[in-house]
Amino acid sequence: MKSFEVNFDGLVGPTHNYGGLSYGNVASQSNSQQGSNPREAARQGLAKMKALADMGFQQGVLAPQERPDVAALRRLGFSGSDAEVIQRAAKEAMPLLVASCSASSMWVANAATVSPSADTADGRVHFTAANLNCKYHRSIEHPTTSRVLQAMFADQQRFAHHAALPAVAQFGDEGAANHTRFCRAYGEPGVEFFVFGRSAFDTRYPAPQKYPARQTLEASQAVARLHGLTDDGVVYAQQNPAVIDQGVFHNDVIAVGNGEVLFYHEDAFLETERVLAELKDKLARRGGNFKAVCVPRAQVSVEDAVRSYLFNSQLLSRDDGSMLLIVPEECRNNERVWTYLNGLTSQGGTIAEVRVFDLKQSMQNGGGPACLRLRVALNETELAAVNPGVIMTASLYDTLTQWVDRHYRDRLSESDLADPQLLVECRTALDELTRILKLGSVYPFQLNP
Ligand code: SUG
Repeated sequence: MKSFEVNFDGLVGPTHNYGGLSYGNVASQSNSQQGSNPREAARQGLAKMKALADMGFQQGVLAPQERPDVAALRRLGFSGSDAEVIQRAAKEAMPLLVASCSASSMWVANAATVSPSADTADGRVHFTAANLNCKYHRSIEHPTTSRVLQAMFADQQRFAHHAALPAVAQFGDEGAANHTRFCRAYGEPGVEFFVFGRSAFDTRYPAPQKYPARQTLEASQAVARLHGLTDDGVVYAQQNPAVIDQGVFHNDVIAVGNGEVLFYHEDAFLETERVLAELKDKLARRGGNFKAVCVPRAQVSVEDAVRSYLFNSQLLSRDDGSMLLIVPEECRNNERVWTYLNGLTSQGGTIAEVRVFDLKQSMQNGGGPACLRLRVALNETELAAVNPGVIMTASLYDTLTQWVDRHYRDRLSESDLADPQLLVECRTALDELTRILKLGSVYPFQLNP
């Protein structure tokens, strides 16, 4: 049976703005308070989805969330009509309103961790929504994320959904951004690679000094247990705490893998040799030939990697066995990174081609090509069981582009977030979107009108 990696990209929501909400994420902090352009952001994301679908890759779309999250503001004590809740929050606690307006659900690499059916004990595809509990504005995503994922992958014979882990820092879970799967073919058993930033219960593991380590070992282990993975199909590695302190807030800012290939920075992990040997050994026992492509710090520094988002790229397998790397425009603008990439593709190695995309609106908040997509490996029958409304086609692209143009503003600044009309616009747009994507009722305003 045929099997595929399907990329589901997060559609940017109508409230995309630069709130400076993510301490430890250099781009989010340095672009704080700049004016944003939600329409352009959504169009840039859609252009990437369309281009990948046109190249023959399986592509889907994941819906954004209702923002401002009025229900979240009510839980924090703001009351009255929806408009009053927004206005009171704007007056008394602007940072909370900004957090409740974030369009951060676009970075769907953080939506969930996904294990394909070939790896799990019960032969279903397993999803665990990420609790994202390191940042308040992200911790409010998972209930809607779970409903959207269930509307997309509804068939309980084939898909299993787990609620987010307990919402405490000890189980901090950032989803697929810290999870990579290696395999010979997508439909065959693979090796799932979990990268954590710290241990919550075992003090022997070092921790970063400056910025938070968002993912704990205990969270990764819990996800592996929930998904029914076996020890011989799992490898754990600790992220180098020194790179977290340089702005590598997720592993997908310093490494990317697919198929049999890991593309990583020399400074990405602790105990790199042990980790690579374990990956090689476990993949070999599943018939695969693990290949590690190391980017030396002498050619690309961690700082250049963080600025350019070289590793927040999509490594895609083509039918001829070669690989394509989808990188953000910022890689071309960085001389050292661009020189490295030109050298890489001219060697005739596995990574044969690099394609550049303009994702500046998302990049300015620390979200590159890889952040914007959730990978789900599916076989033919599983793919056929996915809600067809969310699969990207030329006609869905046209419909969504027109929908964006009709509903999204082309400028948004902090003062606009206090405008209750923005909530009305967002709900009107999302109500229409659920019909376009055939999701049913997934948003709080649809469930508790
Ligand atoms: O969680 N930025 C996101 C970026 C997530 C990137 N995802 C991956 N690397 N997979 C975050 O830090 C910034 C929002 C703001 O400041 O307005 C933000 O949430």
